[in-house]
Amino acid sequence: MVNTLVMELLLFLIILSSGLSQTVPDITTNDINTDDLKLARLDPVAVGHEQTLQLKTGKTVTIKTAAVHPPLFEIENFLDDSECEHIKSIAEKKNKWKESVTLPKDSFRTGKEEGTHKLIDFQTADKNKDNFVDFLEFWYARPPVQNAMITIEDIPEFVQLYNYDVDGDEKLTKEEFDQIDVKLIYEWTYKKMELDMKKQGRISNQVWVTHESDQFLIELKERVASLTGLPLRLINAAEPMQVVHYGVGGHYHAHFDSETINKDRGCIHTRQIDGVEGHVPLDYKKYRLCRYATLMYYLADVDEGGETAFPIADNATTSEEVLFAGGYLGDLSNHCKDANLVVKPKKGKAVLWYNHKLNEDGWIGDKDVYSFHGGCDIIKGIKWIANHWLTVDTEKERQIRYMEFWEKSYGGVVPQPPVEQQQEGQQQQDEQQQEEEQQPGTDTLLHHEEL
Ligand SMILES: [Ca+2]
Ligand SMILES: [Ca+2]
Repeated sequence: MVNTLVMELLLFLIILSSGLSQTVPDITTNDINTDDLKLARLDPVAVGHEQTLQLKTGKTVTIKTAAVHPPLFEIENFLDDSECEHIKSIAEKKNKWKESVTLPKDSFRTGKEEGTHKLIDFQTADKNKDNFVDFLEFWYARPPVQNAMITIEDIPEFVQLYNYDVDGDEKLTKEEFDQIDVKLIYEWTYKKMELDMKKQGRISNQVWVTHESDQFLIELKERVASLTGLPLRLINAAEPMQVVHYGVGGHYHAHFDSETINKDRGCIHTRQIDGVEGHVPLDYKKYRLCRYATLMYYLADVDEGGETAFPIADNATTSEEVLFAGGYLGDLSNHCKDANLVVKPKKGKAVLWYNHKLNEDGWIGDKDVYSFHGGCDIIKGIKWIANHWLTVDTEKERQIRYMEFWEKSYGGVVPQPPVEQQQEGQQQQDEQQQEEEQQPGTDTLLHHEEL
């Protein structure tokens, strides 16, 4: 899943200057003073708490707290009907929909993916050192398969299919374990993905839309700045909007929109200040997603299903080992209703949550593990959403340099919509692997959502 994110990120990152003549509002091109730049954050107070806010843009909204961890808010009628339709029409006109998840290609099946991974050895797989590899230990020991949603609940089927558990005691001795052919894990997983769309990490279509390509989207940034309290200059320099639609059976298993701080990999959205252009293939080993907050808009009602689920929001247990063991909480096709928080789609409603904690110095901190979330299966109808990610570099100085760069490059000028781009297969794999390692809940889905 993660890899999907990465791919998407790549796509949107690409911003080229263009000749459009719309004006970006309220941009000051003076150098930004580090001390003046703060990251505001809405206070959730308590679940069910409501606060009414008169936005500077004139609209009055009611912000209802849906969770405290992560701080998560529902804002009904943040967009009106015509605004939802407008955003959908922009996406339709762009007509550059990209399918987020595709089944492994033949080259994957016969080629490098199988060669890349091996089953870890028995001693390592036997985590609790009882001389057996139980099904959960086997689930951890498996090599990850890109875009697959395989949970502990699937393991008995695999073991029985190939008769690896000879004595039927639901655990594997070293002798039983050593018979496992890693290629069969791939074959079985691919077959499951083909036969059952629920086993695919994500099934949706999306398109990237640059705010500066549309006067309403430019104005929307001011509304968002007023809602969040974040500086307009920061909102302006955030990534383009991603419009997504899902048909029946569409879903996006649980993942993170952002990533853990890792000094070896810089934030992808600020990469341009290093002279790395968006249209150059990106090295995901070098870059990560830095999305301080997610603002998601529902652009339509869904007849049935399509909820946004937060499996561990406000969970009392914080142990990642416990939360992600077996991966089933992230399987929203089968466990949507088990999520601690399920938000129902409603046209015009915005959902805001923070993917990162705030450091004592008031700057973006590490990833908030409670922000794990995804989209449940659409049962009936179509789901339309737009993701408005509010990106912030974990290094404040880089964020400021990027905002200055953005304003000098695009202030008063309008960047073109991002150029979509295909990643190289190997790069995707690497990214996916990284994401998988970071996100225990899903095989490959994680993150990236998009980049
Ligand atoms: Ca064991
Ligand atoms: Ca056995």
